[in-house]
Amino acid sequence: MQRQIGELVIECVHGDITRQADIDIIVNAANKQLKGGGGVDGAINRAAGPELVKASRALAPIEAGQAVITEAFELPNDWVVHCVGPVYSQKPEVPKQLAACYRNALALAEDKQAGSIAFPAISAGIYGYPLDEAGAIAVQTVAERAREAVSIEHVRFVLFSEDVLAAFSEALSELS
Ligand code: AR6
Repeated sequence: MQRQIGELVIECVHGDITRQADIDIIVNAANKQLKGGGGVDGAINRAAGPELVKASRALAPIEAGQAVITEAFELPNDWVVHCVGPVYSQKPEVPKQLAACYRNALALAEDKQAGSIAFPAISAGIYGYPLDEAGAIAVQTVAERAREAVSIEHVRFVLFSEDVLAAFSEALSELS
């Protein structure tokens, strides 16, 4: 599933975010201590090698919604942005924190003059965000930011399972 919004291509693909060699920056769904973990965080740290967690821990702690950037070490990308998504709950700040992850990651990517960035489904695994809500927030936030984007021309959502791919693809197709 792919859409062009202004100058920006947004796509949803099924796959592994550690294998996106054509993308400048990949985004990690980390924890506040930036100390490594399971899910996509574990996969990214395994693929990047032990230097990544040393570099990210040096920038910890961060709060839900915030993002920091490090080198990508053994990954085939230039940089890794580490975001902490919110743990899902009904608290009103939770959707704002999830949107802030995407906005802050894009701002860091723009600072690096990157052309492309890949996101996983932040908070949609261990942190329990419902897939349809996580997909809608992700896609809408990226599309809003696209209207201001300068260097970024390509945003890829890399979704690890069919149900997450379906939810994000539907959100992308519904974008007006
Ligand atoms: N590529 C792309 N997506 C992946 C990959 C991969 N290689 N592996 C898993 N996913 P999660 P969260 C998907 O739990 O909910 C960690 O322990 C996964 O199927 O990784 O933000 C951190 O350290 C799901 O759709 O992140 C934190 O403690 C999505 O990535 C906590 O988990 C996000 O799931 C963060 O939880």
